[in-house]
Amino acid sequence: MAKYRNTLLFLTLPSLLLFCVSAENLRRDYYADICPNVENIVRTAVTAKFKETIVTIPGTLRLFAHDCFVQGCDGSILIASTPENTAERDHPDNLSIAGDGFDTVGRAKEAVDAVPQCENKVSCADILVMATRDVVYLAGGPSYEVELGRLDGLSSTSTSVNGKIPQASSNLDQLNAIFGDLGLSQDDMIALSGAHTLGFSHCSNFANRVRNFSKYYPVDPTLNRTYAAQLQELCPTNVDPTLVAPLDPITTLRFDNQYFKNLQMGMGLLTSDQILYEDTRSRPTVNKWAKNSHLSAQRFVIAMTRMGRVGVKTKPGQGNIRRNCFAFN
Ligand code: HEM
Ligand SMILES: *[C@@H]1O[C@H](CO)[C@@H](O)[C@H](O)[C@H]1NC(C)=O
Ligand SMILES: *[C@@H]1O[C@H](CO)[C@@H](O)[C@H](O)[C@H]1NC(C)=O
Ligand SMILES: CC(=O)N[C@H]1CO[C@H](CO)[C@@H](O)[C@@H]1O
Repeated sequence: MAKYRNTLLFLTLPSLLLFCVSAENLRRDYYADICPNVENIVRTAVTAKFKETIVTIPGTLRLFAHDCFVQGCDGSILIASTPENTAERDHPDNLSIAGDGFDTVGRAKEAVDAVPQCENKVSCADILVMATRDVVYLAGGPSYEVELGRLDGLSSTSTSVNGKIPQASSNLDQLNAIFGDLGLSQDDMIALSGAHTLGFSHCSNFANRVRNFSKYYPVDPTLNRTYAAQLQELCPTNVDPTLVAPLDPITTLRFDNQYFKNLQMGMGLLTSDQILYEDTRSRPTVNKWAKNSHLSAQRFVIAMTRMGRVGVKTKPGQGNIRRNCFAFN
């Protein structure tokens, strides 16, 4: 128990720092006067969507990350391409983001705008952040407060995506470089990778690990053999673009720390997952969070909050409130 209390104490310091040092003009009560009920409105819309399809959960969470990776958390991932402009979401690295994530934001926006006081007062970027918080909770994850006050960005181009999205084949240095560019630490990156406790990956993202890995090791030697055999069955020889495997085969749609436990057993699906255990620079963190789900969840919230501040636009001229989340005003 004493040990547990120390843990809490230890967590308080970084959390305090985090919330005091917040420099981006984001605030938890940003909409208190503008649209006081916004969080309930969004939660209700997200919950309704979730009841239709569970893909709402991983789809929305991944959409949030992909928004923040490119040009900051400004809703730029939501913009649909036009004949004149190929938008972010149509870059090959949009990686088949589930359409249900987009739909979740669209529906929440509709619900918000149906309230006269709130109409065109809440940004799509903020709606995505709130919806993401709600799906994490719906998946059994932590409940947490979000910072708000982002404006929606004024540009979204496919070319801006180049090099910004971490790849399934990434090693630790490559992952750290991408997250470092966003001002995020290795521990932030590991905590955020814990999002892979939810959802699925297409076979093409890991097929190289389960078949013909190399001349000497037909299967990636860091992969658990039993698991590799299951993956070979799930993803037969010819990589079929419609087939997927769960990122966390034990508790696929539950937010927990099973992801970190899986890594200890050689059951990280992507190279970028398993490397967090294989590389001795990140292994101690994986072990710590595999042992303590309370700690890993707390650290996830800190990292999500930090990621939610990346490149945000808060000054007039930097952005606006989109009338339609999928098109510029
Ligand atoms: C650390 C670097 C990361 C890499 C290399 C990575 C890579 C990937 C890949 C390759 C997929 C499978 C895509 C597909 O085949 O459809 C995926 C899925 C997913 N990623 Fe990541 N990702 C990373 C970080 C993140 C972060 C920061 C989040 C959110 C905080 C996230 C949330 C998700 C979710 C929820 C899915 C499942 C999507 C679904 O089932 O629809 N990932 N990721
Ligand atoms: C893997 O290697 C085997 C023989 O070593 C070959 O028959 C098969 O076509 C290869 N599969 C792929 C997907 O390259
Ligand atoms: C491989 O995975 C199984 C569970 O599927 C686990 O019992 C076993 O310990 C794992 N092997 C290694 C080497 O971690
Ligand atoms: C969901 C989505 O927008 N997918 C697109 C990803 O990008 C490719 C082109 O690179 C499009 O064909 C997909 O429709």
